Parts: sequence; structure tokens; C-alpha cells
Amino acid sequence: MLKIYGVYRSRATRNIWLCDEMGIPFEMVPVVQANRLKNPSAPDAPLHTRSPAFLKVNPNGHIPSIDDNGLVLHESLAINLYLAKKHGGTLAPANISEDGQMTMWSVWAATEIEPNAIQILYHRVAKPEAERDPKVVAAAVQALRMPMQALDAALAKTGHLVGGRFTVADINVAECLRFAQGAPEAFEGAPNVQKWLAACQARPAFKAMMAKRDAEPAQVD
Ligand SMILES: N[C@@H](CCC(=O)N[C@@H](CS)C(=O)NCC(=O)O)C(=O)O
Repeated sequence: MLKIYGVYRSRATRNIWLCDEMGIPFEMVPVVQANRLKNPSAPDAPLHTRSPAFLKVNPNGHIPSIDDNGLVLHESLAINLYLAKKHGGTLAPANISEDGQMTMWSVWAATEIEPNAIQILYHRVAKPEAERDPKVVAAAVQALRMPMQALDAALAKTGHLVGGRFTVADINVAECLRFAQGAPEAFEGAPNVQKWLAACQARPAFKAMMAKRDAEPAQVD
């Protein structure tokens, strides 16, 4: 069975959401972020991103990784593209042109959206209030203006990114953009993005994934 190394409170959500959408059975191998542990070198520490055993799986020391019958892959968005293509169906590219577009949107999300969106997550939601810097959020929101307008225009015609239907590209972009949702101002003037993201997040597979994520304890030790 497909193994997903990671925890729900990580980018593994991207792969879990896709697997739930496509009905792909998987087993979670719990690996937590080392920086969430008080003492990662304690002998009884849970498997984490600096554990020698996990570094054998992913020498980058990041989650998620997958093991699909011996094929080990890293990078959440690449994993989703691989799983969609392997299992086929409407979420997968129907031809090389769609494949190109889905790859483009996934790389776009990783480079044009995620680095700024994650700053919003850190400085509006994740960090303790005393460590949050509103200037970092303002700069990230500003940097997201153009890509957000580009996304809004791309969604105008069909409400989806590729092929006029919900695909792996929607999951990959929506998951990167989720990190920016702590700053509603980043979505101002982008009504198509707002509508599309709400529709993506209303899907039963997304809701099931988020319910499990929210049920996972935020405190790990
Ligand atoms: N580009 C990678 C990023 C992976 C990543 O940074 N994962 C975080 C958790 S969401 C992580 O492993 N952090 C803990 C660490 O780096 O030790 C991907 O999309 O899979």
C-alpha cells in the first residue's frame, strides 16, 4: 500500500486530500517536524524530520515523502502530479497539453504563491503574537497582488485551472494559497479566486482531510 510519511499538520495534507478525492488507499507513517519537538534527540522522541531513520527516506529532512511500492518520492506537489497520472481519471491530465498546464500551475504555486503565502501563515497565525511582524504580512500581500490577478483572470472562463474541470492543478494551487487565508486583504479584487477557493474547500474530500488535521494535536510533546 502507498505510504505517506508525515503528519496532518504539514504539507502532507496535499497528498491526503488528493488520495481522498481519488479513492487511493494509503497508510500514514507518522513523522513530525523536528522543530516542533522540545528535545528531538531524546531516546523516546517520536520519528521526526531529523531522525536518522527518516533521513534515509528523505535526505532533505522534510515531510511529506511517499513510498509507492518501492518508489520513493519527495515534494508534495510533484507527488500529487505523479499519483494523479498513475491512477488516472478526471483529476489527471487527459493529454500532454493538460499535463503541461498542470505542471505549470503546480510550479507556479510553489514559486509565485507559497513563499509569500507562508509568511502570512507564520506572521498572522502560527507564530506567538509577540513574534508576529505586520510588515512581513504587508510585504507578502503586496507581492501576491500580481500573481493573484493572474490567477483570477485564469479562473474567469471556467472556474477551474485546466480542462474546465476540477483537477490536481486545483488541489496544488488551492493548498499553497490556503497559507495566505489569514490575510483576507490578499484576496480583495480577486472574486474568481475567492469563489474557486471556497468551492475547492467545500469538497467532501477537503473537509474530511481538514477535520482529521484539526483533530491532530497541535502540541507534540
Ligand atoms: N517543497 C517541499 C517542502 C517540504 C517542507 O518544508 N515540509 C515541512 C513541513 S510542511 C517540513 O518538513 N518541516 C520540518 C523540517 O524541515 O525539519 C514540499 O512541498 O514537499
